[in-house]
Amino acid sequence: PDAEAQPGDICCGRKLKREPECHMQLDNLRADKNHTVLIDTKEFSHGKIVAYEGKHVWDANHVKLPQNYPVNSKESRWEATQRALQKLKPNKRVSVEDVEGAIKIYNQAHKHDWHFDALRMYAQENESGFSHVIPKMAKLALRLPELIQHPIPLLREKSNHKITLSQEQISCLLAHAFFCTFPHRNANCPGSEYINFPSINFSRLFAERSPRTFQKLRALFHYFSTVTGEGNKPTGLVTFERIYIPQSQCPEWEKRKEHLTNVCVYAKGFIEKEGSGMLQVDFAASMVGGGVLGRGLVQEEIRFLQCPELIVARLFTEKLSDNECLKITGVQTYSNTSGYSDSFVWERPYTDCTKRDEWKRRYCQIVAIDATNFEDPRQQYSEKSIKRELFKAFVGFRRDPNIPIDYTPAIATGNWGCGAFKGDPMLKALIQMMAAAVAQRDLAYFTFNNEKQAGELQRMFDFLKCHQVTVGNLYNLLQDYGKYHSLHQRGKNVFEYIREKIGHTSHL
Ligand code: AR6
Repeated sequence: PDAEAQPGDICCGRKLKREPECHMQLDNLRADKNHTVLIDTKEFSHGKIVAYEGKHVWDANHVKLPQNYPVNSKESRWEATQRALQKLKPNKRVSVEDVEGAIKIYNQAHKHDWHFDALRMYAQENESGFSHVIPKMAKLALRLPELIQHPIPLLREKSNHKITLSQEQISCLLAHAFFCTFPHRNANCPGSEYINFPSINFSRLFAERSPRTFQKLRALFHYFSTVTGEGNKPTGLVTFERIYIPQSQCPEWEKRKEHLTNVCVYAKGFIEKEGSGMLQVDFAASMVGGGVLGRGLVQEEIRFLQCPELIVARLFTEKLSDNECLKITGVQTYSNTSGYSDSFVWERPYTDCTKRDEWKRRYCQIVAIDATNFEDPRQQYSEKSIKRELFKAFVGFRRDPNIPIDYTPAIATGNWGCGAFKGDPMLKALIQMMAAAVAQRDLAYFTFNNEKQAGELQRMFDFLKCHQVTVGNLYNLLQDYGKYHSLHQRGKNVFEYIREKIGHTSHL
């Protein structure tokens, strides 16, 4: 996407900041106790990307890789995996049955319950492409011991840690996800080791034949064919950062004196395209990626299909708790897609020309924040719910304390939590404005083609600005509205209520 400012970016006399224009030069890439780097940083300083040499560990704090599976039989699990993947040779027509047969060699326990109907449907439609790319993916997967030589830490709950790895390393890990090699990641019952982690092996995606799965597989195969192809293999790095802010550092919302920062409302456009260069919000599930490897196909899943490198986050990111987020810097967009949910279609390849920073990461920053899924939408107006959503948004929006305001991009967001999770878009917009104000960042708000909402929101924002409403004032008004709403469920909406309470409605 074009990273230049869009015409509508000037708002209240200020331009919304985007990377790379607002970028602050980075220090040299190096590992420390809060940052694991899976490539050799010394070589990197000489312009080369090679795997860092380290010793693998098999424990509760690191990703369990198939190459390290403890040997407890004549043929080790890794030997069985190698034997299976080597069967997928380029010199013959590879069928779905070959892939299924290979996967079941090292997944004997699922011999009868894993099905490949969706993959079969895809292969029938794309016979030569399938047969061409599978051997290349197998070859890439077999390079795991060469490409990943350093243990990958799990980004556990309540920790602040980042992992930087190369796009090539990611492609190898995703090839393993495709071939379902990750050990201990198939059980999904209470007490299983990775119950608090998203799924990573692709087995579920292969099973259910549906138009949605077909389109997902088109996007994923396009990714694999790009990263295994000649000439345009991605050559940069990506960082995944888990951010945790203890509850004790939660802003005291009722006392905050900040005025709202700038908000530009766009009826047209998408966070991922028109919000390029900003901090782009992923309307996430607490298990990042949500239903990308299952049935889900809304904002988060679509983003993960356009930028499949995001999927690797599922390998190491434990379920997000209320005061945590995951920030991802540097992923590439591989596909152009259209539609949403049942109308989603993989359209064509996308050539990503986004520039790279000093760490060779594309100027693309995404933050995964999970809203509350309101089974009963009435609950969202309670103090507890409002506080939870405010803090979650704040954790996602908070500036890096080491980077001055002038070098911090604006936030690109929209109806976070208001689709699958049934939130009220008016309330969520106010919550995000308040969190952005305390984080001292401007907001670009995309209403996803909803002109009426865009008009209402812009008017509300202008009204609040004109009355110099502070975050604390707004918080107290929301508390009052919560009480009002519990008594008058069919009464005024939150914008009408606030307008009336502030009392100056005539000129708006
Ligand atoms: N740009 C701007 N706005 C968008 C875009 C986009 N690209 N896509 C959608 N919207 P939803 P949630 C608007 O339902 O409610 C997933 O399964 C559109 O108005 O994706 O937070 C996750 O994994 C849409 O109705 O987010 C979670 O499990 C609204 O954003 C769950 O859904 C909300 O999009 C999160 O659900």
